[in-house]
Amino acid sequence: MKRNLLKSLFIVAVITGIFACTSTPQKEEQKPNIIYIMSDDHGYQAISAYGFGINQTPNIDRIAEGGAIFTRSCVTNSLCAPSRAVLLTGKHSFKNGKVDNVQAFNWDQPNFPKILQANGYQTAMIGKIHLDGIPQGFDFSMVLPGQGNYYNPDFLIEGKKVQKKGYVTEIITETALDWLKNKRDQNKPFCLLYHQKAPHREWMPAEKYYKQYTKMEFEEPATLFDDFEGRGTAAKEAEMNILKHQNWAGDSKLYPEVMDELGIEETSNWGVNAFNNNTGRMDEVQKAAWDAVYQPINEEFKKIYPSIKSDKKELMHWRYERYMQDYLACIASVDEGVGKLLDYLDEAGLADNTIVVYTSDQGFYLGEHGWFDKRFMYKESFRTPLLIRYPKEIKPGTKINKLVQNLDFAPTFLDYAGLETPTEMQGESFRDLVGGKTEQFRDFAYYTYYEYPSIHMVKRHYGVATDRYKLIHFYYDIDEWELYDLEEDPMEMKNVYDDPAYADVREMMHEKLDTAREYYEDSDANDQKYLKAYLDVQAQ
Ligand code: SGN
Ligand code: CA
Repeated sequence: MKRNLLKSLFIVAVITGIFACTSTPQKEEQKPNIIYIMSDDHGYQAISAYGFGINQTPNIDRIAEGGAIFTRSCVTNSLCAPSRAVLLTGKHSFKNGKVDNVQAFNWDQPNFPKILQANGYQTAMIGKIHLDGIPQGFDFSMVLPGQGNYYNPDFLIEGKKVQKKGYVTEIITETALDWLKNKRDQNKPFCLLYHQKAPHREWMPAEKYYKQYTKMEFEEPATLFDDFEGRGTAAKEAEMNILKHQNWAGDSKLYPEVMDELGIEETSNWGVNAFNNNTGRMDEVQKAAWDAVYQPINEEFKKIYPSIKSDKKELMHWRYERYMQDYLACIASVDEGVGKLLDYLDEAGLADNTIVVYTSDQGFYLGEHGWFDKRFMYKESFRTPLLIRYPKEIKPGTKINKLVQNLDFAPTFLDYAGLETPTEMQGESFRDLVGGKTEQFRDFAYYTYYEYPSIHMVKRHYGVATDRYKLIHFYYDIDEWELYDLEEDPMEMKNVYDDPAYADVREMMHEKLDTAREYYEDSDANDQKYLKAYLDVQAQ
């Protein structure tokens, strides 16, 4: 009886077209679209949704308001090119081979855009990727060569160099919008990697924002004058101090002739060249607009310099303000671009079925410990912003404090697309976590860093973090262990590795580290292999 009823219902369904096999399969499956937004060196401290109050990023915040914000998202290797390789491959640096900014990247290995593309997605990558070679896995790519430039930048379109007039952040946004509106196949789901160069050094903002931000003042972090008491050699020897290691011309935008007049020597041999290259790319109109704002800043500095030149604190105050003004002004353009993309999704009726991710290739120091740059497994560079919106699955206002990593993006996107993750990928999908279906997630994050000796002199290290503790081993020309208790010491000012009160924690964290290295198949042999590869490149 029951069976007959089902049978007749089935027949009715077929007749009325409920199982309409003739409609387009893609539409029926409604695979979600993906917009993955990544900026370069954007510390979470400089996103207003994180609550630091330094600046306002209303558009990036919209993603968190309509979806989720992650408070402990972190990277596996806090450097540009390695981070991007991890994003694409879902494998740790020592597995995908791109351990530092100098090794070659092997595009032939599987990556998630290739898998999406093979399964009916339209894929595009626009902006900075910082990986040599022709990108694989994209129907369309327009990327900056290497680091790229802020003004009138060159791009590689399908491998061919083309110079575009204008400001890099805006060009990348306009190109992304044009691809979304006019270039993609509207019948297919899409995956767009929209990658800004900003706010990477040397922080060259767009006119409307440098006009605004150079008038602003910013509160200094409590650790701006850190003396590194209580920590090891690595932090003491790093060359990331705003006063000592930023370039006066390239970074602080002091004109070379003003430096000559004041008798200021550049902190590195490329600082003046960087300034000349960056401003030298501008056309007359752009340069005149720049001078109208930066010349008066230089004039003002000429006046105050004689009275502050031997006062390191005063000099640091001045340089910190200069740094924040330009860095945050660059972010204002990034935020504006995010707003334009979100507006487009609303207008086109795509917001509901599109996953939007905002993140950075790593975090960044905004004066904490006196630093800029990244590289360390310490908090500000290990953590990275992560906000995600997908109205179909993620409740607005969701907050996630699990240790998701950039390693997890590839499996997560494949999961959303209903596809299998290849076994060689090492990350874990966080779809169910952010969708509120589970609270379970990996309870540790594993980290490796290799680029040393190099600019900023951050020593080679690896380590493991849990939600509360962090164990780090610095090796190669030192052999030092550090242990931090983030609950007691959120600013990581005290290494408690040798503190007897932490003996049990130390043992527990060593076990975690051994487990992590075994689980991901990392080893001292890997460390030595990549050290040799690095030194070989340096010797060439
Ligand atoms: C450049 C920067 C460094 C930065 C590296 C790597 N110096 O060398 O400060 O650490 O890039 O950055 S600069 O004066 O040339 O800007 S990364 O984001 O590409 O890894
Ligand atoms: Ca970067």
